[in-house]
Amino acid sequence: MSNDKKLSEVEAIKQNSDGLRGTIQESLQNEITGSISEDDQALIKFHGMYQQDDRDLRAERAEKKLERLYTFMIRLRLPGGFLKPEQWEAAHNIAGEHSTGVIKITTRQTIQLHGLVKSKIKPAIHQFDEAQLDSIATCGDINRNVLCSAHPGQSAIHAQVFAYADKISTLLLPKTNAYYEIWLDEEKIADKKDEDDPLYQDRYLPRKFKIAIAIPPNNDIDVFTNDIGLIAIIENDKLKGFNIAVGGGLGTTHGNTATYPRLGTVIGFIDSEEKTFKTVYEILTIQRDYGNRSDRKNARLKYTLDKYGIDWFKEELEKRTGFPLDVARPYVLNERKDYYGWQKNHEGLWYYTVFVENGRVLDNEIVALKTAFLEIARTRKANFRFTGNQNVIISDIKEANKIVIQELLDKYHVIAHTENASAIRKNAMACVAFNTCPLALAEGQRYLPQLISKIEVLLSKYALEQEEIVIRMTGCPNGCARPFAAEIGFVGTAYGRYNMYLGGDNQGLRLNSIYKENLDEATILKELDTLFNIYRQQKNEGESFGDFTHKYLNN
Ligand code: SRM
Ligand code: SF4
Repeated sequence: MSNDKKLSEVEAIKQNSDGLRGTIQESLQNEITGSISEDDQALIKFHGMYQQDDRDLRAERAEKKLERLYTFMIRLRLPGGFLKPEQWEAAHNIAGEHSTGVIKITTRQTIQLHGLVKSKIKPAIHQFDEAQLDSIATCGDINRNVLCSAHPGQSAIHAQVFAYADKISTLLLPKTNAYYEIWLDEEKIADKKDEDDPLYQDRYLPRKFKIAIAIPPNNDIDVFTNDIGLIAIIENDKLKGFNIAVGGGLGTTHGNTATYPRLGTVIGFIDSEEKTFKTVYEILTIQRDYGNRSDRKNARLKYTLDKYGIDWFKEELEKRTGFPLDVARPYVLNERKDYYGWQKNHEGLWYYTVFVENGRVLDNEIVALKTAFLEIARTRKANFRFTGNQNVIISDIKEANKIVIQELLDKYHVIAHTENASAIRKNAMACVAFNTCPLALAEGQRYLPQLISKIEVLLSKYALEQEEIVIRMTGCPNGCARPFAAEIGFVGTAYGRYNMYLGGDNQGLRLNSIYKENLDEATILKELDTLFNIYRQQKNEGESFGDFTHKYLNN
């Protein structure tokens, strides 16, 4: 099974953690430092938190011989990305009371709060718990937040498919009670047998694990970039089952050729709820038993799959589930975008998709997103849904209530903001990067908006403003805004420098490839100027930029 090379350090930390408890309690009580012990930093990830520090202040604090300004980021578990209005209000209040105040919608349909100092974590989790929200297993070597195509208006059976996200998330939760004991002061379980975890055992998975469910024709959640992608097969408005794709993942490391992005491979079809859960579960057990536990850079399911082969994998899966997979059914995924503005579903409910640039919910001089969302939540007349493109759908609004929501969206300039944003801006995503991400080599969400403004000028020079080109930027090659599945990907190499990737399609079905390395802004703009000019002159009718560059660069 797993190879017998020296295990990575994290393996011992997990195994010796007493069910993910470690010394987190002691670390929290230690008032001498704002940090927690290194082992506990690995363990709190499984509870949905990361220790970070303000990287803008590192040098200044080091000069003053001060400890780094340690804070924590907390990420909620929201399968399919859904919050009731009272839950949004709670998140808003918790953000204001304990964090930087900015609510960040992530590329995996959930929210993150940044900047919680150590003493604020427990109060925040208590308040989330009162709102029936938790952060269990949103990070760590375990199944993460399960995604599902976001827009209920896109299919009459959205609710039925959406329910799978919740059920799969619950099925794959760890059995340990540590979260409740540490953060919510529950009594320690006396009988450890209650915590036996047949799925995760004592070392959990070799690496993070991600699952997403797509409802064709929209691939808004980038189904093929997940360890498991489920593609809903719908015939005559009935859910027939799911095609299963395995082995997607985007994280790479500069200079390490053993790492690469990979899109999932469709291995078959399953037709019942029971079989779906069994299949998903057993894919995790295969990865648990065969994934690489020595080299964390090579530990995702994509590498296990490429090491052992698809045929072996299918055979092993069928052995474990006890039933064969059927032949994959036909499906069409031909878009990946959010449906901005008003949309109505088959039951007459209304949805307004708001453009939230890079998922940052805050008030600024142009738009008061945060205030608008709070006031909408207070009406209790709409739910909140998050998209895999970092946007918010104000959702499930009855006809009679639409006017109230419309007035609030107008009052705080949300509609104008959404309508006025250019096509290129609305299709762009950036990861967090500075100032909180410890792995960032370059800026992400703080820089992309400015770069887009300059790219908009180039597009209008060539009358290409209407082109829905997908640009994605990350501050490092881990791929958090899925840049390798973009038409234009920018991946940070050093401060102010990016590798440029071209030739991905705009449905998320083809990866891009590297075009130029280490570009600064001036060179990026020069390259794009040339490419847009050629595209304008040589593109075929309706040909997307990604398809054009793919063809152009491979000729
Ligand atoms: Fe990510 C690590 C932020 C989606 C691949 N990601 C991180 C950390 C936690 C840095 C760290 O390990 O200390 C970043 C925290 C930054 C911060 O300050 O908040 C971080 N990742 C994010 C988010 C918030 C980006 C965003 O702006 O929305 C996304 C949170 C998703 C969520 O709600 O769970 C986020 N990360 C992704 C995605 C996209 C996806 O899953 O659809 C990917 C690429 C897909 C994949 O997993 O292959 C991704 N993040 C990574 C990796 C590389 C994993 C790998 O296989 O090599 C790391 C680094 C690691 O795990 O060692 C990472
Ligand atoms: Fe941080 Fe890199 Fe992820 Fe951006 S892509 S959030 S820089 S880990």
